Amino acid sequence: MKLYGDLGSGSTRRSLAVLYHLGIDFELVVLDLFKGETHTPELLALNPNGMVPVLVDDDVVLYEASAINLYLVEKFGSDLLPKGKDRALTFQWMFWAAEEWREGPPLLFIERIGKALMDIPQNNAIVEFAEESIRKYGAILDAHLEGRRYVVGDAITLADFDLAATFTHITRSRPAYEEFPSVMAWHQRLLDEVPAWARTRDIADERMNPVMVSIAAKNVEGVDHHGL
Ligand SMILES: N[C@@H](CCC(=O)N[C@@H](CS)C(=O)NCC(=O)O)C(=O)O
Repeated sequence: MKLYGDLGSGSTRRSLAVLYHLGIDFELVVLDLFKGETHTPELLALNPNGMVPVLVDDDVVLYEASAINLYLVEKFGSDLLPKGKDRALTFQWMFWAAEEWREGPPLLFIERIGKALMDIPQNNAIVEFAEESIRKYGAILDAHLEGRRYVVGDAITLADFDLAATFTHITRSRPAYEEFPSVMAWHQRLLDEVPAWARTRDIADERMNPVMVSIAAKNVEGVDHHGL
């Protein structure tokens, strides 16, 4: 089994964390999306979107991190996908993560990191839209997490990984999650209690550090370097 991914990618992290958490034996194929390595003919043949992660398991070729994770828990068995009502709630939060929660954070990443790297000034209207989205959905997740240990029930599920992925660049793209104490406490719990989550955070930071150094070395007019 092979996982193609960029180690700084929050979506790659969602599947990498599940592979580590379940102790699955796999080969990691590391790509650099900033160098266009997700758009090579080989990658496009696996995923025409030119995106990672991609899982290849014999004749099974899968993209979309949530689909990969569902495949993994079905193949290897795991309570990351609980039964009954909690299963439905896990799906609910996974879809909510995709449709609502992850609306803003990728935009912030492109504006604050991607564009800085490409010497393009950020678009303040997009930043404002992304921040509004993050606050809107942050308030909803915060209210849900108040008094709860994890998103569904008392143990982690695939929904926690899907939602927590947006924390991958918290120090770099700076979403305003500190305004939401229950969200912050839940994410800290994940880091403290789920070794695969802390491990993949460290891996992403290590991959992104040189990228941030090269951005900080630039002095592009109109690009906000605060916090780099
Ligand atoms: N919906 C996809 C999103 C995957 C995605 O956005 N991957 C990004 C990195 S986080 C990527 O590969 N970008 C490369 C590109 O767009 O060229 C999933 O959940 O797996």
